[in-house]
Amino acid sequence: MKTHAVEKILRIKNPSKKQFLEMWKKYQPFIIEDVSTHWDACNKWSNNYLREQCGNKIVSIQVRDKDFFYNDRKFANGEGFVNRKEMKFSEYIDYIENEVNGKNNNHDLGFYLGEGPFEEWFPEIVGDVTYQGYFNRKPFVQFWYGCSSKGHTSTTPLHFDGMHNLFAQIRGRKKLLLFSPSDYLSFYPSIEDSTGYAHHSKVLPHLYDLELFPKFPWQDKIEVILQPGEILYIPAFWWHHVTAVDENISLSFFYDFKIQDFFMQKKLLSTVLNIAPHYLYHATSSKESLSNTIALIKSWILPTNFTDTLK
Ligand SMILES: O=C(O)CCC(=O)C(=O)O
Repeated sequence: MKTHAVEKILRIKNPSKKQFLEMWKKYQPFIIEDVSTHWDACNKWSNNYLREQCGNKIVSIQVRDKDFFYNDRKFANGEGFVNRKEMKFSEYIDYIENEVNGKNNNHDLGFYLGEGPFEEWFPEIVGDVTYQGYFNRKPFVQFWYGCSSKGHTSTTPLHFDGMHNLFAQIRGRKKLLLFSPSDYLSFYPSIEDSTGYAHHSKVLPHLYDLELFPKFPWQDKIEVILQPGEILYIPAFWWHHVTAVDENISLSFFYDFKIQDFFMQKKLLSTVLNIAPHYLYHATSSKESLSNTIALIKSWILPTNFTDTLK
């Protein structure tokens, strides 16, 4: 059976802060056009420029079995789990170029530079990006650089983040499958493997398997092909699965959410209440889980470096 892929995504062009917050209140993903297009990053970040600016940096790469994202039974059991490998950024760029040009013969393993702490690894190019002031909070920024080739497609499996995410596509394209966080358990979260809130799903949503995951909302996905120069707002707790369409670079700007956001984004509260009972049971099961939970709740309440002006 085929599930339909629908572009139900809202779009807005270069919004003022007020227009942004009006959209944000709806607790729906939307695309911002005509903002990051003007960042130097979108014009300057060729492979040669990145090599010159930061090629000698040591980066940590995700390493996965080639079929890791294509066998849903194995994936659900956590087989072929992720390892990491350190290498020079310039070596990783060589790997990507060889992959894209069909020159890598070993396809048993796929590499992906994901979740890179941008400011820490690449301070030389931070100035190529304009941080948006929609939230008046300091974001934590992650760098993602991958490709799609005959042998390997960079993939981030289905998960949610407990933060607001402005996801900026700098180069190339990415495909995102987004799911509204209706009923937590229908996403088959891996509660038992988690030391914090279980935010990873056992489902590979690009492979349809009604037998294995009968409760999963297969029909409800929003499918987006994100183009260079577009920013996608991913609300906190919305599930998302991300794959490379071609060689591409993205940046995630993660903003903590605060207690007062519950009053602005009304659906956020019902989402958290839906997750909370399952989570609390797990959160008190070990010392580590408990301290992660306390840190999370503190981050909702305590002020960040910037004054919150969501009024
Ligand atoms: O780009 C990716 O591969 C994943 C991005 C992501 O999951 C995120 O920003 O939360």
